Amino acid sequence: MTANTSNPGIPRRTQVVIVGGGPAGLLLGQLLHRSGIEAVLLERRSRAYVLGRIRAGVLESGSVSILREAGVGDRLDQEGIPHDGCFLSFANKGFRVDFAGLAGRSVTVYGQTEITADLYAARSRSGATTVHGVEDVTLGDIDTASPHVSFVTESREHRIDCDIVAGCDGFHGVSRKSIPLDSMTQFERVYPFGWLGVLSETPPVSDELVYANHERGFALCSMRNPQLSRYYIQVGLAERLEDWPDARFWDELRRRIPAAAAAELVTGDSIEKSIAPLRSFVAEPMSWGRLFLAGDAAHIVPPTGAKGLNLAIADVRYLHEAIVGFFTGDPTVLDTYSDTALSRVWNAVRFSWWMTNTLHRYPDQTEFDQRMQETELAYLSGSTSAQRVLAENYTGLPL
Ligand code: RFL
Ligand code: PHB
Repeated sequence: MTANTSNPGIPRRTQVVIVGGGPAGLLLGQLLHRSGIEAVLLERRSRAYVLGRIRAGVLESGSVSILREAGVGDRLDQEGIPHDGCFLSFANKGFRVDFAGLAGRSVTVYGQTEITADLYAARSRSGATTVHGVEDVTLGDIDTASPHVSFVTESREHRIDCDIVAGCDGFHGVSRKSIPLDSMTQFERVYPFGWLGVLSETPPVSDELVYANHERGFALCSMRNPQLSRYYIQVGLAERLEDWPDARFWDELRRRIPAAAAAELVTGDSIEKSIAPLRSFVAEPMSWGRLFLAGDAAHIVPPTGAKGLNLAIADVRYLHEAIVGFFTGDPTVLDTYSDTALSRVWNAVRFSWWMTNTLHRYPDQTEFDQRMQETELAYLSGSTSAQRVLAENYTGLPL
């Protein structure tokens, strides 16, 4: 690394600049560090802000293996809760899908917040450079072999030259927007509803997740640990948080979930409440010149299939291998990164879209659509083959 005399903490040159310090950027930084490749990570927000975001909760078994390989599996192994199945319900009647029996794999409940905390702790131990609070991030010459990234922090302008830029800055970041529109195809579906989520310090209604289709709309009972529950209900896009005091949320949730779960529901004050819109989005290809996108920067899935974080982890695993190839004399691996990642991405997009369509009420749902949904769920409840398809996709297709 060449030192920067105006700010000794920020180098003038490094091998990889990672834009974005969410799970994708942090995991890539950790894997690169373990491979002896220098990377500077630039994050728009403070570390406390990133760690305060409540997001994903379910890890595929392959994601757990990758986090272990990255050296951040200790707390995950101690505190993560293995789930061998989940419940689906329709009109308050539920059935269980046995992941372990049908797909031979399980998932692990361990919050994105905890993964991010583990990765930031590992990054601090590694001594790698992380710059928080960056503004005006601009990618330059990314279509050449000498890209660079400019940004402002603490009112000073900086420029870092590098070999590779990893765009891990989420859906609203600058990386994808730096690719000329005529060099990229974007696919998108915006759903006509969102999820209102509540985190509460109460025991979960069930040991396993409950996904509920109900005439009043979808509901999901999830958790972070035996004393911390995460619940979601489908809401219209015009809904505002201030119209959802806790009591109204609990009443609505209770009506939508199976009677047995409703009887176990322990309510309490919410410690976080937010509304998230639902979207499917893919940008193709996931690279341009020396810029490589990973995670939400390249694709978004509705949370119904619990795939977003898992896709980000899989992308990073492929990108890490490609970057190691590049620096060890095989520059061609980088060329296949986008195709390799996209084939997994499209499978998860399909599965998340299917889960969303099967479990939510659409504002314009016709009687015919309604019967199709009911028939799909009835078939699923009685068919081991159909349940195996769900189990295999939910627990994660092989990497
Ligand atoms: P992130 O987490 O958005 O991180 C991107 C980071 O980039 C920073 N940034 C910039 N930094 C520098 N310069 C710029 N110009 C920048 N612009 C942005 C941002 O501050 C941020 O820190 O993307 P990443 O790393 O790709 O990770 C993706 C995951 O966060 C996301 O896919 C999941 O949370 C999705 N998701 C779920 N995924 C699962 O696999 N399982 C789940 O159970 C699950 N549940 C969920 C979810 C997402 C949800 N919401 C809120 C959309 C549940 C919900 C409600
Ligand atoms: C969560 O616990 O936040 C969660 C779990 C499963 C999903 C989405 C979100 O499908």
